[in-house]
This record gives sequence, C-alpha cells and structure tokens, in this order.
Amino acid sequence: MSLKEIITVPDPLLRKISEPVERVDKELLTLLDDMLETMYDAPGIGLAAIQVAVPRRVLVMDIARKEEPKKPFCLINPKIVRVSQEMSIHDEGCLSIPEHYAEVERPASVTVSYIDRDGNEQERDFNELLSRVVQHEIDHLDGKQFIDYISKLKRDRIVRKLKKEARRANSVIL
Ligand code: GNR
Ligand code: NI
Repeated sequence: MSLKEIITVPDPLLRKISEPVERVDKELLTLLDDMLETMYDAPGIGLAAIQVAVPRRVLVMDIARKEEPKKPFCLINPKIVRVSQEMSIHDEGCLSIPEHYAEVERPASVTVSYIDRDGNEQERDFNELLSRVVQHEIDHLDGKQFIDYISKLKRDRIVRKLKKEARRANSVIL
C-alpha cells in the first residue's frame, strides 16, 4: 500500500470525465487500497480516483469517527439511479480545495448502482452524510466540484486564492 498525492484546484485533471472500469483486477484493488490509505491519512471521508490523478470511475468513502471501527465503502462505476424529492443543505469541503467550505443543496437521499470490490453488482440507498459524500464523489468522476454550485463571485475568489498558493508553493521549490 502507498500514499498518493492529492491534486488540487486549479489542476485541469480535476475537470476530466473519468472512464468506466472494465474489470476488477489486482491493479484496481491496489488502487482502491491506496485511495483508502490516502483518504484516512488526509484525513477525509471520501476520495475519488481523479483526486489522485487516476481518471477511472471509482470512489472510496468512510464516515466512521476516529474512535469507531473503520467502515470503508468502495464503489466502482457508481451511478445515481434515484434521487429523493426532499433536498438538504450542508456545508461541504474538498481535499482538492483545501481550507474552503460552502453550503451546497443536494437531494437528501440517493440510490446508487455500482460494482463492489468483489466484482458484484450492487444497488444501495444512501442517506444523510453518506448521501452527501457519495454525490460529491460522483461529481468528481464527471469533472465537477462543489464550487460549481456556488456563485461565480465566490468561486472565482476561491480559485484565485488557490492559484496564488500554487504559485507560492512552486516558487518555494524553485
Ligand atoms: O473529506 C471530505 N469531507 C466532506 C464533507 C462534506 C461533504 C463532502 C465531503 S468529501 C471530502 C473529501 C473529498 O474531497 N472528497 O472528494
Ligand atoms: Ni472532493
């Protein structure tokens, strides 16, 4: 297992539409393990493959608290097949948009079809925080980020700050 580097805005890779996985093989299972390790290390409660620069439709999640046993989810080729009419507003953050948060309105619950790490087709309802995270991660697979839901003014301000930080980080190395 190994830690992967998490890419951040404005890396253009984050806008890429990820490709479906064709088979669940050893290489994919290693990617999933590396993603889980990277997510726990960050720490975060979700991670999409594109955030570690792999344009494949896979995501991992775990919303268990530090003191609770781990409860990892690995979803391959996830697809939202049903959304609730009820909506919910919640503060979101993103490991690829460090230190910025915004309220986002999304369906309160969703039903997602996916392939699990044993290669079996699954369909599952997600509510509350897991619903929030699974929608956030599936957005990443389509090149979308939570800042796409906020005003252009707020989005531009966040992107400008992150660009400035990226320049600063680069010049420290150079
Ligand atoms: O760690 C994360 N927390 C979070 C909080 C509210 C809504 C979504 C998330 S996902 C985020 C990790 C991440 O960036 N996943 O893509
Ligand atoms: Ni994110």
